[in-house]
Amino acid sequence: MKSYKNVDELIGMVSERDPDEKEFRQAVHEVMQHVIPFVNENEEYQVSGLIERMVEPERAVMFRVPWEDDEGIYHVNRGYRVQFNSALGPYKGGLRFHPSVNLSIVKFLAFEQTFKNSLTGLPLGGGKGGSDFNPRGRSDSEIMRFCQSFVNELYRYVSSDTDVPAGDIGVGEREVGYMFGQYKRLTAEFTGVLTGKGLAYGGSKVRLQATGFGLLYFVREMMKNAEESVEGKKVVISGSGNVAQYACQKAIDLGATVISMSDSDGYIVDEEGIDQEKLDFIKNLKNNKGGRIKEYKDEYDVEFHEGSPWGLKCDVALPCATQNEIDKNDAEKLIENGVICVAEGANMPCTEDAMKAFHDSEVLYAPGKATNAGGVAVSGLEMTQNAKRLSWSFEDVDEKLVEIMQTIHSKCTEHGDENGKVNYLKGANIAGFIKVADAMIAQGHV
Ligand code: NDP
Ligand code: 2IT
Repeated sequence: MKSYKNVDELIGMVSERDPDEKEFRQAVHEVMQHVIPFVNENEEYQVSGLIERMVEPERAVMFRVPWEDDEGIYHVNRGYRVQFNSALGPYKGGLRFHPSVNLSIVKFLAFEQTFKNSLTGLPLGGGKGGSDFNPRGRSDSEIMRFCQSFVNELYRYVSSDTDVPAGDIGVGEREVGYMFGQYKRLTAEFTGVLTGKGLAYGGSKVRLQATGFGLLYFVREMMKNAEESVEGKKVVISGSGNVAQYACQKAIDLGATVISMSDSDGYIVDEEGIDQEKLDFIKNLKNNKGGRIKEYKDEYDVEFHEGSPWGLKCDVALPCATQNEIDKNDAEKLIENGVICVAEGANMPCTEDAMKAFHDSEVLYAPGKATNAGGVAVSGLEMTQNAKRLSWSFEDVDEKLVEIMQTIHSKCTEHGDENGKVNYLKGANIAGFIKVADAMIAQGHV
């Protein structure tokens, strides 16, 4: 078999094959820096071609998405669905609509999703998709026509038993609804082909809240494990979309003070804390209405600054916007200001240099594949409810979410022990890898 002395040797192979895919390369490095040494120490995982198959998607489709705007002008965007790994179950992962979307970004997200889904303990493979379509400033009818055109092609590749998409940046309940409607029309079938649906037509309770709530359930475990507590802590959250909103809500519920939220224009600073009423103002501003976070300052007389919020003094930092939003410099500012915990709501928001800085300074840091897994976990529960044609109560699903986040936390502590401290990144990478690897080895060279 080919064995890799270290991760750089593997990255050399990945770079040669896809030299332009920098985000994908970064994600592979982040996971494999722990997996390669683990494989080298554990003979049962030294299986020919295993690592090579893990870093190559089973399938990736790219397609044209033509759509008409309200002025009668036609636009053409590019659609993607990367079906990365089906060892554990049907491909599962969200769709992102954002102008930055390209193959490298969709592949990094699908790769990370494979290990995240493994950590949930549910039977879910890994996939991701999306489009470089920019929803900003588009009318409701334009969004609907775009979603319908996207599904006119996507429907060939997805179904409730093969590949089940959901939301991500730029895709929420409204977009999932339009896509579900078009899929139903094309196939004449009412199935659980998408998750994150509205509650009236098969959506699961708590799916809307799941990623943000799950993030705080995980942070609560991290703090408990370090003999700390979320209560009374000063929290900075980036983003003001789905994940950020429900992270804020649960942080408030747990007695923390959230002093900042942001969007790509900048961030607000509310030292008194964003309370439930102020959060409702943000939700109302944002959800499908195109509002900007700076409008908060007109309502509440606080400061607004351009840029990102990482220079603010806080105890807990929750990046909930996008990839690579915390670099080394930002990490150093957070550390200087005494941050004790950094947990990722977004996917890969910290650069590898930033992660290293947190690790070296003994900041409690945990990666998205563990901390934001609550979203896809409740998606998995939505699939179960759809298959059984029933609907569980809010309390039941929330309780299951808490248990899943606690179990992921224990897996991280089990596999991430480093001289009595928890290296959450290592723990999540190894625990995620083991289940996928066991299933791939059992299924043979496919
Ligand atoms: P939303 O579209 O609801 O919100 C995204 C937020 O992030 C907005 O405030 C947006 O600001 C900001 N943002 C997006 N791109 C950038 C950028 N390039 N620079 C600065 N700010 C940016 O998305 P979600 O809340 O669903 O997703 C946020 C993150 O969480 C993503 O990384 C996603 O992959 C991850 N995630 C989402 C899950 C889910 O269930 N939705 C599950 C697990 C992870 P603006 O409006 O200015 O663009
Ligand atoms: O990154 C993610 O885990 C998501 N966007 C949610 C995926 C899902 O299938 O619910």
